Order: sequence, then C-alpha cells, then structure tokens
Amino acid sequence: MINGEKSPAYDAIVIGAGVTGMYQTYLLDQAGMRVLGIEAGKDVGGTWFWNRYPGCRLDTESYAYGYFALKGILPDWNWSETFASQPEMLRYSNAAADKMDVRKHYKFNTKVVASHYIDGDNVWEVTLDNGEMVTCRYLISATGPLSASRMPDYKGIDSFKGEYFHSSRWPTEADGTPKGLDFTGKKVGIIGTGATGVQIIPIVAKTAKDLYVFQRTPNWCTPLGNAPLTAEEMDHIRQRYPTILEYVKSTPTAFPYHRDTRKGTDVTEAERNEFFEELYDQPGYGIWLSGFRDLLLSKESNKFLADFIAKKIRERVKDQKVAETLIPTDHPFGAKRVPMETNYYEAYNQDNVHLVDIRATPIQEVMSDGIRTTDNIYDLDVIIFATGFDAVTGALDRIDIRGKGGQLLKDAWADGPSTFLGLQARGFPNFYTLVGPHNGSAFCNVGVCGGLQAEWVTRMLTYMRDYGLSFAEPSQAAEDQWTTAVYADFARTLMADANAWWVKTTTKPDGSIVRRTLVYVGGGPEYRRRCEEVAYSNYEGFELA
Ligand code: NA7
Repeated sequence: MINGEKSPAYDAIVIGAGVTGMYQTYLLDQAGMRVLGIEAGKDVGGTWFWNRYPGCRLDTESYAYGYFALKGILPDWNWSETFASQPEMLRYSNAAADKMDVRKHYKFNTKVVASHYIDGDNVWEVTLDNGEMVTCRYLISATGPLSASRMPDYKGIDSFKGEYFHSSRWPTEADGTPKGLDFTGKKVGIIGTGATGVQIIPIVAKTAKDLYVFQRTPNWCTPLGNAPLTAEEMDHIRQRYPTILEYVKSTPTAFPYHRDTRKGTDVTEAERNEFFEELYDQPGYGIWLSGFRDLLLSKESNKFLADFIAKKIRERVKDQKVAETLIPTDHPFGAKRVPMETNYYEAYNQDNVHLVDIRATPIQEVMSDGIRTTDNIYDLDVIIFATGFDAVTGALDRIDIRGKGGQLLKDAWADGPSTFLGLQARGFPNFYTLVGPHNGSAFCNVGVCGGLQAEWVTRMLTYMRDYGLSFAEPSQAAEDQWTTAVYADFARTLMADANAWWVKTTTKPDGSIVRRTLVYVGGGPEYRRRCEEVAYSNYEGFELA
C-alpha cells in the first residue's frame, strides 16, 4: 500500500475484448476484483471482429488456437474446418463471451484516448472518447499486436471516386456481414501481399473483371491445406484436449509442430528434397516450424528451402516473368511471416489477374479513377489496402499513455520497447501489456499464449492483494537485463535481416536508421519458465509496495 493513495473506481481496467482481453476480464472478475473492460468495437472478438475480408481465416490449426475449448470453457465446441474461417472465429469468440458472461463488464463502442498515472494517488486515470474519465489501480492493455491499421499516405488518395478501404475495415451490411464480395464487372486494385493480401487475392480474382495486384515485396508463401473436419475427427480431437494443450505449450510458438533435430547439411540433396516435398504437402505451418533446426540460423540451410519453394512457384505460375517477380530476393525463408495460401499462385494464371511490380515502377499518386505508377495508369473501381498494421506497439502509441512524471510511453519507447518480461516498463507502474512487445505471446499462437499470460497476470494481482500490496514497477536492472537479452536473441537469428512487421524501423534526424525487434523470439517455454521463476521468487525484478 502506498502512502496517501486514493481508492480508484475499479481495481483493473482491461483495454480490448479480443480473445485475450475478455479472458483477462473474466479471470479478474472470478478472482473477486472490480473490473471494467473498454472496447472500441460494438462487440467482442478483437481481430475476428475487425477483419471481415473475404478469405480471412486462421492459419493456426483451429483446435490448437481455441484455448477456450482446450481449457474446458467451451468443451463441446465443434470446429468445422482444420483452419477456421473468420465467421466461425467470431462465433467462437461470441460463444466464449456468453459462457464467461463478460459483456456485462464492458463498455463497447468506446475508445481509450488517454491513460495517466497519478503519482501520489497511485491510480490510473483513463479518459474515454465519450469524455468520461474512470480510475483504476491496474491498467491492462489487450489491444492486439495487429489492430492499428496502417494506410499509406499516397498523394491524391482522397480524390478517388470509387470505394477504397483498409482490409481490416471491410465495408459491412448493418448486420455486420461483409458486403461487396461479388466484384463482377469491376476493376479492383489491391495493395499489399502480406498474409492478408495473399488470402484476399484468389477470392477477389474469382469475380473481378480485372484484378491488379500492386506488389512492393513478394513473400515466401506456402499451401494452407485446409479441409473440413468430420464429426469423428472432432471427437478424436476433443478426447485429446489435455494432450494437445500440453503439447502446444511445449513448442516454441505454441503451434502443434516441433523442429526436426537435423541440420540442413546433415542429409543428402535427395533426402532434403524428399523431406521438403513431405512438408510442402502437409497442412499448415510444418514447413516453417518443423523443418531443419538451423532454418533460421544458417544461411546455407535456409537457402536449401528457399530454392525449393522458388522452384514450386516457377512450377505453379505459368508466365515465368510473373513467377520471377513473385519470388522473394530480399529476405530468407521464414524471416518474415510466411503467408499461408490457397490457390494464390494459380490466381496469376488467370487472364483477369495482373501483377504490378511497384518496387520497379512505384505508385506516384491515386487519381479520381485509378492509380498512376511511374510507367502506367490503372483504371480502378475499388482499391483494397492490405497494407498491414503499426504492429505490436501501434495501438498503444495511439493512446496518450503517461507514466510517472507525465512521461509519454511513446517517447520512452521511441527507439524500441524497453520492458521487464514484456509485461511492464519502468516509469509506468501497475500497467501490464498483454501480448505486448518483448513478451512471449506476440510471436506465438496468440489464442493460447495470450490466455496463459492473462492467467499469470491474474496470479500476480491476486498475490498483491493477498499481501496488501498495490504497486508494482520493474527495477531498472531487471528491465535492462531483459531488454538486452531480447535484442541479443533476435540478433542471432536470420530474422534480423528482414523487414517483418515485428521489426520497428526508425529514421533518426541525422538520417541513420535504427531497427529494433518488437517481439521476443526465445520461445514460449523459456518465456514461461522465466515468468514462473519470477512468480516463485515473490516477483523478484518488480519493486513492490
Ligand atoms: P503485413 O504482413 O504487414 O503486409 C503488408 C503488406 O502491405 C506488405 O506486402 C507490404 O509491403 C505492403 N505495404 C505496406 N505499406 C505499403 C505501401 N505504402 N505501398 C505498398 N505496399 C505497402 O500485413 P498483413 O495484414 O498482410 O498481415 C499481418 C498479419 O495479420 C499477418 O502476419 C497475420 O498474422 C495476420 P512491404 O513488405 O512492406 O514492402
């Protein structure tokens, strides 16, 4: 207890009603705390609420992502496909919210615009976009690593007469169903070929009169291999829930894959290619996560797989000039998120699909009726921006978060985050960032890792209450040690060579460029081991009062 502290209206405020935020709200309520949730959307679901674009689906196996089913909150849940579609994910989120009865704690259609820590009072004052101000002791963000959508600032963008929108703000009917999925007779442009663009392109290609794909950087994409799940398969999965949960918790990213024990050079070329063929034909992320153990550490091993995938692209795309444009040359395989695709490469064999290399011929402006690049004008009726997100810290940057002495979080993290366990930053007491920077949940199967993190935070807050504590802030030494280790771990991998969404790039006034990882790549098991060590030692590394 801090001298002179005031009683806040709530013990905790949770920002966000995605799968992690609503679970955190539920757990704190169960623990007897007064909790308020704030959510910008009109209902729960987070990423599954916002992303309603055609083709949107999980690329984690549904049963491995669905923590509420694995945990017994939704024991009878039936997944209809190996990789569930967005509508199914939204139904799942809603069913979980019903079962946990969390909506009653939330203010929906409400955004947090500012959160200020008031030193003497030991409270957080949280200002909402309706002008209201609420106070809490513990502020917990569950704003999602990929929620702050990013639109390019092309010249003339507002003059475009057709429809244009970001992929995560797909136009919907009044009942929330996506509209305009039939592009018959329309000329459509899509900008961006990350995981989102790669899901949208083959679907829009089915109906559009012409689809122009404006590609800045190609990605290494591999087949998703989705299929319906039969009732028998689902029964078998359900019987194995405890085993599935324990297994995914034991793997680095909580996906149901473990790495092969061999290095790429341990086998002959023929054995390697046979192994790659097997992985390529498997559904899901096996090719990224269960290949040779040195895939992300050895350039030589990585090139074996990259060459194999390049060969697949050349086989699948008929026009070899187009195929070459689709083959990445700037980053190793798996050093950026590998988009999982369904007929993505085949879409380029359709006469109505045109690949525009905007690295070679950059976009100059958006005009009233299309896009002008350095060598052409493209007439368009619709422009879809699949241009990604200000990842991990973006949603927090958009809130005026001030800690001790009025320090702005955005300024404190200007050169990259500095945290202890990715959960708290010095100067911002009692502020927890779930699935935030440098913690073991953002570079992970969030469905599971976010849930595990909410459970850990609940334990810490319960411990504090039980011991009459109300203040937690990381020590400088603990924060420095954690942050240095996060950056060093990342630098040892080939991921350090790629501009993935989990890398923050800042240009300094002198023109120098600083690149910093936003994620922890030490693996979930090691992360949670460290968290347990901290909990066991009475939260050593935190200054408690
Ligand atoms: P990503 O993976 O960040 O991809 C964004 C794409 O948009 C990528 O191809 C970018 O090219 C492109 N982009 C971004 N800004 C521009 C501009 N200004 N001009 C042209 N092209 C641009 O986001 P996604 O939504 O696809 O996926 C995010 C995650 O969501 C994904 O990993 C899943 O976990 C779910 P670049 O590579 O920067 O040259």
